[in-house]
Amino acid sequence: MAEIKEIGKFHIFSAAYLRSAVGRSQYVSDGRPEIAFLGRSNVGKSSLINSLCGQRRLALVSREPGKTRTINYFSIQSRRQDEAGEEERQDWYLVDLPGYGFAKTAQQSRDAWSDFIAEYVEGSPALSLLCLLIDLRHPGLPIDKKAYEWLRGLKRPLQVIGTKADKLGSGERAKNLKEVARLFPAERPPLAYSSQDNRGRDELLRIIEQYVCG
Ligand SMILES: Nc1nc2c(ncn2[C@@H]2O[C@H](COP(=O)(O)OP(=O)(O)O)[C@@H](O)[C@H]2O)c(=O)[nH]1
Ligand SMILES: [Mg+2]
Repeated sequence: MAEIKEIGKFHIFSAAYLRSAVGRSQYVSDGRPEIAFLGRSNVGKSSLINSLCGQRRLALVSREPGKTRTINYFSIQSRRQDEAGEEERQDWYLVDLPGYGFAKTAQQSRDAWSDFIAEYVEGSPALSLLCLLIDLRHPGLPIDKKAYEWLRGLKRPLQVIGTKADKLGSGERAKNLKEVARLFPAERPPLAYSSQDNRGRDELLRIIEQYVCG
């Protein structure tokens, strides 16, 4: 029964690795919306992408090694039904950006990372939403705060996502989410996500829907 009710709801039905870009000439440029994900290495980016797309190994295809700066594009197809019952389909990209911390020293890392991300943001007019991932167990890390402050200056819609929510009990989860909301204010409140039990998945899909359905 539940499934029948859900049929018309916005959902991803196809997701495939497209390519990895190391520079501007390799960016996609067909105008389809891009939803980008970024955060510290190990924060749970690849896992979230797999969870969102309902595939186990999608984000492993690109084998993000941590030391290489690549922008990984996934081609996504989604659909939903409008009120008249007509099916609408959307083609868009999910973009896995390199985690901070890929260079040898902290200073070098931040500068190289921010240059690289700034180049992507400036060179990607169809970038619709940046999602910043924060480990919900550690809401106040200075490196996340620095990345956030820098990102706000880029003036793109930002969604903050607290990852690994399953690792916390409900009390601590609520408390830390509040702390994330206080430390990382954005257009909308942050959401708690777990790639293990898909908590937050429907909510994130509803947010993405607003950006990919013109
Ligand atoms: N329990 C739990 N573990 C997670 C979750 N997301 C990621 N992990 C684990 O955290 C580690 C790093 O995840 P990964 O997706 O590779 O992070 P990335 O470096 O940001 O792409 C892996 O061992 C994952 O299994 C989650 O929601 N819950
Ligand atoms: Mg990864």
